[in-house]
Amino acid sequence: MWRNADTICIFKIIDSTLREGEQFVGANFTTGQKIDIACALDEFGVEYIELTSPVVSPRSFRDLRTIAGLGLNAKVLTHIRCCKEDVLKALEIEGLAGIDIVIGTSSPLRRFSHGMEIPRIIEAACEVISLIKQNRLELEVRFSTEDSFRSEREDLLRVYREVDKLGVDRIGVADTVGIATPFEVYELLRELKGRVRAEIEFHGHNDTGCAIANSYAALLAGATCVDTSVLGIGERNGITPLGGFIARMYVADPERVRRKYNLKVLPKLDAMVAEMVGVDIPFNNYITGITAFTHKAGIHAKAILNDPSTYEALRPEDFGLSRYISIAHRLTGRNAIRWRTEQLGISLGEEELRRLTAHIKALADEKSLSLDDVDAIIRHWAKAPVGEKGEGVCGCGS
Ligand code: HCA
Ligand code: CU
Repeated sequence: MWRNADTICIFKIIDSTLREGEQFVGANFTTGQKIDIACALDEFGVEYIELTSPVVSPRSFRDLRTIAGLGLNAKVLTHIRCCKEDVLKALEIEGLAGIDIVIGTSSPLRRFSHGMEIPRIIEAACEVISLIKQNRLELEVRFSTEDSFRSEREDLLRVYREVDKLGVDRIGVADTVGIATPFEVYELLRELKGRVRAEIEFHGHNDTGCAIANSYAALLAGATCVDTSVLGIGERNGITPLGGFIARMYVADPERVRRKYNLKVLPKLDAMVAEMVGVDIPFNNYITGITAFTHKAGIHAKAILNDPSTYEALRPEDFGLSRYISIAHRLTGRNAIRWRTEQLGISLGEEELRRLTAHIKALADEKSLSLDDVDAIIRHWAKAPVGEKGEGVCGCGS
């Protein structure tokens, strides 16, 4: 039933760092920071940049106007509630490419958030979509059902059918509380795909670690747009991270992803946003985490030294990064030690290398070693007269 990854030919990134990301607890972007983020996302090549609603605050209104007026290649969107007041404010913004409308359709949100039943939601949707179409026909309109995966299927399809008839450009499916699995996303979107004319967008939260896989499943089912944010920042633990999504798509189709996006901008984006919101990039972050291209075990190091594609699905150089081979530990191997001796300009025979490696492994069993320690051992070993090489040689100052 799964479509081949080759069939994902069109996908667009709607980056929401400046909307969902602004809902991250540590985010309090200044105007200048928003401009920097928008420009870096544009340089990276995302297709859309979504910004916070203009009704949120006077600054939000001004910043939206500023960013929509920057003349970026990326299309600038704003994200609003399904009400007239928000639409009227958004319509005041020049340079805007589209408006993303959202309303909760699940029973918890209908009861405890806006209090509207499905027929009333449909009425409100018709009202706001018509208002946009009457005033600014050029604007793209997206209509999304918040908490889609806890909404009744029948309700969802009814709402989607009505907004589709009104000519929206995109229909948004949102896994607001991060509960969906890839299979569930695929199944719902597949059904939807057969019923609507509009493009389908997926927005997935990461509470249970499925956001990237769910976004990918959405594309396999026929969605064309995925919401991301830099480092995944957003409400709670956030949404599909831009870098992780890129890693997934790169593996599916490296050529297309390299062509489409300026991948070398990613480390700058992650570092910039991490600093702005006061967090470190996690060590295991996709692509930009400190260990993302670090190899350790002797078997891995040997193969990587022969051909990096053995243990790397992503090429660090495509992202302006480099790989690192960790050699100062008990799992190290002869090939890794040879590689290091050569880097130090030292040439040892195979038997010597074997003994030196065994010596380093035994020492690493006793205490933790740094690369400097291993370098000192190698240098000391190379200088020691033949008879004195062996277990007694430490060379690392202890
Ligand atoms: C929110 C909720 C939202 C909206 C997603 C969407 C969600 O407004 O904060 O517009 O598709 O996760 O449901 O982010
Ligand atoms: Cu969200």
